[in-house]
Amino acid sequence: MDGKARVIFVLGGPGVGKGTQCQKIQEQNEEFVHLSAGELLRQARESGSENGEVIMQCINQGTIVPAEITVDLLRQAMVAHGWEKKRFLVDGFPRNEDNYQKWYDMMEAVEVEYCVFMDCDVDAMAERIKARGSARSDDNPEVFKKRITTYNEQTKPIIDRFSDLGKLRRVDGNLDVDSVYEQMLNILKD
Ligand code: UP5
Ligand code: MG
Repeated sequence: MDGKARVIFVLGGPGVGKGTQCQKIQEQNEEFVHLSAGELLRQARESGSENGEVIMQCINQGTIVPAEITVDLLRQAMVAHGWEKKRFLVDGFPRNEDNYQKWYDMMEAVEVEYCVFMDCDVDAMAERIKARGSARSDDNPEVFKKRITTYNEQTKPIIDRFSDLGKLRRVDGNLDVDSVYEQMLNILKD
């Protein structure tokens, strides 16, 4: 880990389209690597991690996994991709104060460029989750409500923090996929 890794956080509510956009960016721009914190947690649980139980409980309650677990998984994924070679789109993290503090405590040699905030109406996000029809254990109306509460109470203040630091870039997540993508590319030019 000689050089600095460059990281862009991508935040927004459940179902806003974080994964869709980051995946598309990664596919069409080889400079970027997409890392979904939620996906890394789901994979860790499925592959028999010692933290599997706590991960499953948090996901099924719409609460946030202890930060050490998530930061460790993100670090491992970044090392596997080549620490300083790429720009990492870290999707769905940091979600709360614990995530934020532990990231900056544990991730030396990282430059956080800025945070992209995908802003969207809650009804649109609920519709998108419904339409996704996934097999995810948290994709049901009951857990969706809890995810929204966690997002409003714990993640919004982190988004506000990036804004106060002059490190927030907002996109209108209500628009169609291609229009959001266009806004994302405009931001990522910097
Ligand atoms: N879609 C996408 N964009 C669209 C658009 N512009 N117009 C119309 N439709 C659009 O998209 C959702 C659906 O909408 C798809 O069908 C897509 O085609 C369509 P997607 O890109 O999957 O949205 P995304 O924002 O990624 O939704 P996701 O459900 O993944 O968001 P969450 O933030 O809820 O889920 P995540 O996987 O990040 O986290 C799950 C849980 O893991 C959390 O609740 C928490 O318990 C835990 N977690 C942590 O504890 N810590 C972490 O750091 C991360 C996760
Ligand atoms: Mg996602």
